[in-house]
Amino acid sequence: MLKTFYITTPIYYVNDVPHIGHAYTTIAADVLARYHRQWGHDVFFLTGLDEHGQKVQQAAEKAGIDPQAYCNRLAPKFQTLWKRLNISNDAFIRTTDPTHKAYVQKTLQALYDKDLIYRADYTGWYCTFDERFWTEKDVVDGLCPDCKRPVERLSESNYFFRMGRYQERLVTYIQDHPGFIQPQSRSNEVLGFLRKPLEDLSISRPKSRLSWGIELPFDAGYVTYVWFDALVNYVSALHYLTPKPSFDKYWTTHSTETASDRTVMHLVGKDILTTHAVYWSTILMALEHALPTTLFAHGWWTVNGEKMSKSRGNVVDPNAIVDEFGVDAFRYFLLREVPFGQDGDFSKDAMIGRINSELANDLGNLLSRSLTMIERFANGAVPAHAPAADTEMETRLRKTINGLFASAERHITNLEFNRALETVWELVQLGNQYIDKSAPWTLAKKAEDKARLDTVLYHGAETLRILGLALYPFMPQTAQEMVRQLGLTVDLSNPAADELNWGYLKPGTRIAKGDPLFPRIETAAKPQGDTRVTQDQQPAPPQTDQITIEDFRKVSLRIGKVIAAERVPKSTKLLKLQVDIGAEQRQIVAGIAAKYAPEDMVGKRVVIVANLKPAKLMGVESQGMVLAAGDDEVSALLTTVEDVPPGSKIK
Ligand code: ME8
Repeated sequence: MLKTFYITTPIYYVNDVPHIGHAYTTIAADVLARYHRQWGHDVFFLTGLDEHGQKVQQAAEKAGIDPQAYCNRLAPKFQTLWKRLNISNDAFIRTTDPTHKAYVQKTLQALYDKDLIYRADYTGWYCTFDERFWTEKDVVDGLCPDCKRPVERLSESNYFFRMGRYQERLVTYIQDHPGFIQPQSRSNEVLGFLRKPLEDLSISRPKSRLSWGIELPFDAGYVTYVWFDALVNYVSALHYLTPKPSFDKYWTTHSTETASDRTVMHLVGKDILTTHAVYWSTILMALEHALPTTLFAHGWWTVNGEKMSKSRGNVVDPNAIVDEFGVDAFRYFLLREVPFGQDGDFSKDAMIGRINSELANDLGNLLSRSLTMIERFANGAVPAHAPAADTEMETRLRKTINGLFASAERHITNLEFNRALETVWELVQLGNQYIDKSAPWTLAKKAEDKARLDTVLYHGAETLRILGLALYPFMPQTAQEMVRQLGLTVDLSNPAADELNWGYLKPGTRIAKGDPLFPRIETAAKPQGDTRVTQDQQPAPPQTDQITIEDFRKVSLRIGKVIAAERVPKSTKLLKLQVDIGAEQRQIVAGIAAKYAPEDMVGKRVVIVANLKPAKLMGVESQGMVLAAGDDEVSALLTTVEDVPPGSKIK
């Protein structure tokens, strides 16, 4: 039987424009939807808007327009953002859709008819801002425990859902289904909440207090509590949205059918864990529907270490981030930076750090250098792998690739997006090391190394193709661009079975090298006190270390060829070199004797500083400097990939 995967985000309040928090949940859901589609599952991905209730009514009043007109004005802000972020939702629900409203009324009537909804008087402490009652013990000093605003004593007749009745059943269910509420800590939190007696839930609001909602079918004096209306969206959507989903197809059942055949997954933020884990679960029990397979509550984003809020003026607009850094960098950052489930902090510095090191330097570079070499050394067409030319390096690379999809699957199934990306990056890094060690530029020099050169170039290209497949759910545009540059026209959203295997890329495929995937982002150095340091980001150099391009241009760097070399007497570190720099010959003393013997040096191309003021080292004149890498000890000389004539300028 074809596996189905029904994935939802919360339906967001339409009281304001979307921000980074909304984008986060929606992007995570999109990654899962794309991933499951890639593996041939029948996916239904739902997101949408929560349009009723006090928050929306107040926002509309503030804007001076009717609530429906207000919703209609704001809904496109969400829809346009989801398009920009490449969100592949199959449907978009709005709780003011007439069919949703009718479905909610039908549900309420069914529960009322079964006496699962009843009317009662209630007196309690009411918080107007949070639109809810609190009990005596919740309220301290007359303030709402949530928003700390004053509460008022209110007596009201309302309709209640017999939620308390399901308490024991819910506790048992959670204990018997360890994967139901995730992460595990959230499951424990809910069980902790359920240790106190579970009260019945008021599911109505008198119209005198709140008019913007769905009218109760059995009492025209009331509207439905916004959370009842909103939670029912997960089921109502399956009854009327297009493309026609179906409740029987996507919702799980109580039967013995294994959960793995039909998955229902709700992604939410930790702020709305209780409403989902307790209210929604008990409503589903009352409706005699099965509970979702997974309810995952992720963590909270702060911005530059602060809570995000309108009053602080630090709300991050995803559109602005996309304008500045691009969609895929944003998607990548959100899922790579923080383990899903934990809280995280957003800062542009952290984002730039990841873009420069992981996206530009690791991934972008792997693509551009691999394709450049296919252009140069194979006339722009993917060469053939010659198995006879394989070394242990190719075996290792292919072994890593063969294990890639299995570990990605494990991590994605556990919603460990960051770890899935880490696994992919192990391959990106291995690919770069593979090219460094195989040195195709050297192989290209000798005709007898042709089979080996072709093998290395093929492995580089095929590794990139597989990386494209693995990265597609996270960065769909980038992944598609990677395979386009490899000369393929495949659709990564729905790969054919043979595309998943090594060797799909056919020799002779003409590559189509394009722009770099992620140009490096140059940043102005900040005053030191303001410089944030993350694990893999070095602090920006202090201002005084920086030079201008004019300063740099003053340094004359040239290629030299060593024509003679000898040790400087009584020195363990210095070699005296005679270097051909085209128009002239220079004597240069270099501190490289611990690493290089004089005979190693003859014939080598080196990079020299040609306009350095002459100086004497151990009494020997040096007319320039040879460049080498290393901190205290020299670890490598700088040279060039291609053979260039002595005297060539370095720019
Ligand atoms: O609660 N960090 O809507 P809402 C991470 N309409 N995620 C965040 C976030 C942050 N700082 N801020 C918001 C509602 N979110 C109800 C839901 S569902 C039947 C009804 C995300 O607009 C996160 O997913 O307040 C959170 O749960 C959701 O937005 C709340 O959106």
